Amino acid sequence: METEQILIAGLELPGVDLEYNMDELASLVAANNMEVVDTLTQKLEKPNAGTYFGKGKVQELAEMATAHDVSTVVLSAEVTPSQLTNLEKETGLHLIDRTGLILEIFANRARSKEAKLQVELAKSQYQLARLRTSSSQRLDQQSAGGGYTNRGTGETKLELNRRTVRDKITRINRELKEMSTAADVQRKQRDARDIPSVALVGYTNTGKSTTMNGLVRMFGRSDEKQVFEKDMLFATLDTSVRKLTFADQKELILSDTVGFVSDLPHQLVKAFRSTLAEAAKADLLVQVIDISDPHYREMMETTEKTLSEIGVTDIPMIYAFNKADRAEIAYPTLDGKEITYSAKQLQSLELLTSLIKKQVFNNYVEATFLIPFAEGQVVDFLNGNANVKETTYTENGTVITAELKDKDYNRLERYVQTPKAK
Ligand SMILES: Nc1nc2c(ncn2[C@@H]2O[C@H](COP(=O)(O)OP(=O)(O)OP(=O)(O)O)[C@@H](O)[C@H]2O)c(=O)[nH]1
Ligand SMILES: [Mg+2]
Repeated sequence: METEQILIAGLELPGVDLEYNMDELASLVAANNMEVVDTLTQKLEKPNAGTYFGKGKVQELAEMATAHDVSTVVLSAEVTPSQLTNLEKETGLHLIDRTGLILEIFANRARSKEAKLQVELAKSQYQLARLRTSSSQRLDQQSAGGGYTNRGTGETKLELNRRTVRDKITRINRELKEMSTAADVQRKQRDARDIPSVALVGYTNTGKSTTMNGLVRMFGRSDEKQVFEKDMLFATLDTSVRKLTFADQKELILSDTVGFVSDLPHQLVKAFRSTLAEAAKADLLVQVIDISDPHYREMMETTEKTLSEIGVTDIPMIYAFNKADRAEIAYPTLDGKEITYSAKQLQSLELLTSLIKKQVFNNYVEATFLIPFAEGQVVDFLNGNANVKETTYTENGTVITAELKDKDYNRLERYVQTPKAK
């Protein structure tokens, strides 16, 4: 794909960290295969209602574009549909706001049918909002011009457009619902087998997929596919789910999903709710944080805000401060529920695993059972489902010391020789 040269432009409004805002915009632009050739900013108390920037700046923007021979401008924030239209009219340029840009990136990245539908849904909702505003605008213009007779036809056409988009939204919603039902069934089957689930969440490009791949290499099935990891925003759009099996027979389900960004369009957050359902139903969240990024605190805030937007509020969380190798701090280190690590280091991944296991397998108990020889199936069950530490044979039967789920312990209580520890 060819890289398009573009300008970026933004307003420094009260409370806006413009430099960070523009830096992040440049990364988003790069993720959409565009290259920034120049930047225009303006400090204002509030955006100009009509054209977002002040009059003089709009002129400057048009001149800058001519000087660099570019025809597209990307704005650092979401603007109103009429501001976008007015800016395009006054500059003769193609304008994309932050929301439009993120929607484009997602549209280009979407691979699975579900991700494609979700992006299509978000785009349609964005489009519908735009149709609403342009309709009132067109009516105003027409009544000002006195063209009363045209008004009826204009309205009808718009109504038609809106209805088409609305129908599309309904259709996509129906399709997505069917897909999420299928995912629900899979989750229920796992729940029934009592395998705990752990979800990696966090800002985009923090190393979630790298962490997932590292853990899958160590504890996953050998034929399991690696997930896509790359130094770009929104490398991952789909949720991948993998099973990890440890030497002590314990198992868990690990999922990796779409990353967040500040001001993630609410249409997208809503559309990606089913993709994020894996996180919403997890027993434990691992928030992956890029500690080498000076803005990691803001990114954590964004992550937590986005999680609560999708209704994820009371799941226990581990804070995994990744890329410590780039931050020049000691690693791996553990401090309560916080770990500082590098997803590219084996020792780090081992420490992360021990922290995750401690959180997730807290319902395990250890006990010694005496199983009569006639009940070999109980021995088989323990060998297959528990972490057997010792087996001896006595005249009364097999004596097994094992670590197992408290639920299993309760079922086998009648065989217990020495009461449970812990
Ligand atoms: N130096 C260093 N780089 C890392 C580390 N972990 C991940 N990376 C790099 O960071 C980039 C992003 O990693 P990903 O795993 O794709 O990040 P992600 O969080 O899955 O990103 P999205 O899917 O886009 O949300 C890649 O280039 C990784 O190689 C680390 O511990 N140290
Ligand atoms: Mg990823």
